[in-house]
Amino acid sequence: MKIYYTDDHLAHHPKAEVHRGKMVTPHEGPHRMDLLMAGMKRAGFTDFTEPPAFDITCLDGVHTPDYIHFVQTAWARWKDAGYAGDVLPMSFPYNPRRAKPPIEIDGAAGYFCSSADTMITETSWTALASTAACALGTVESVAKGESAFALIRPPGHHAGADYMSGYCILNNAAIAAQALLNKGMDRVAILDVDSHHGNGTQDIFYARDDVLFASLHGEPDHHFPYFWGHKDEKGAGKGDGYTLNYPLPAGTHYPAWRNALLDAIAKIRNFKPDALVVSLGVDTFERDPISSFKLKVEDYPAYGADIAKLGLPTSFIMEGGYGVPEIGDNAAGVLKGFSEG
Ligand code: SP5
Ligand code: ZN
Repeated sequence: MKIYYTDDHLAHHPKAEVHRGKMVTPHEGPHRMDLLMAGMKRAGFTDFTEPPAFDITCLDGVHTPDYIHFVQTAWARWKDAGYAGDVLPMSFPYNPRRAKPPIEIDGAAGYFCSSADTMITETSWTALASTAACALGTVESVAKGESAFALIRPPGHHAGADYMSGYCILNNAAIAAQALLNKGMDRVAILDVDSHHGNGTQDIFYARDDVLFASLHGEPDHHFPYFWGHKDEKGAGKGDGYTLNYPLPAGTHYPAWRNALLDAIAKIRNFKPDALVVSLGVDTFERDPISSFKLKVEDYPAYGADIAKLGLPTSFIMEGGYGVPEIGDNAAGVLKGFSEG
């Protein structure tokens, strides 16, 4: 299995995160990649492939031009306003958004954002282009029938067509799914196993029937992103029935989590997709610092093997997973279980 990776992720390095009312070292930073990489190497994955060149047209149909322009210019505007830190939105549109964002950068930043855990730094775009490029690398492999992994950060599944959220700015899973359709596939399924609901991916494909989106996550009354991911969110218009949500209670252990996974897998099989994209978050781990599921190290290869039974060429896209060395073992474990399953 090809693993697409580049050091360019280092260019996204927010200095601080507001967490439970205090400034802390961001949970999502370059140190995560050290943990992921160490686990990959422990598992015997030692071969990493440089991604193809970033092609900005891969964002067509995924993110809006106004949002992309905002992301590319936000830091310069923030600096011009005389602000010292990273771009950190503080004011959010409670009313429906107007057609145009406010002119002042503080307002524009909130307009294109849904949570104050997501920052833009001077060089973030370099890292973001690299994550999209790695997603496109997996698409080249999957188009040839070979599964592949984008070993990337920052993650993507909370980012919608025109908003950043939950440490995510570009939605790499959506970019991969759209690129597979652009290559001529008729249907693509996205399975989101991150412990948080993939609200951005859901929103991007909510009214479409060519992408089936299924997410297992902490139920919204108690878990970020709080305002999405209920069972009754099923899609809209011709997309009705093509969004599947599996909200699960805090403290869920592997057997109950796997039951939901097997239901999602059965529905993905019925959809008869040409390929699968997996939003691979490993913050389902029992010692993840910001999540509440109770999966153990041995559960990751087990569910990788379950996913393999679909028999689909699969693009694995790295999402969340924080703070502990096991994030590397768990990401690698899913890939091993899938490859051997
Ligand atoms: C990709 C990903 O995993 N993003 C997660 C973003 C979480 N951002 C922090 C939100 C605040 C949640 N507070 C933790 C309370 C635990 N019950
Ligand atoms: Zn997550």
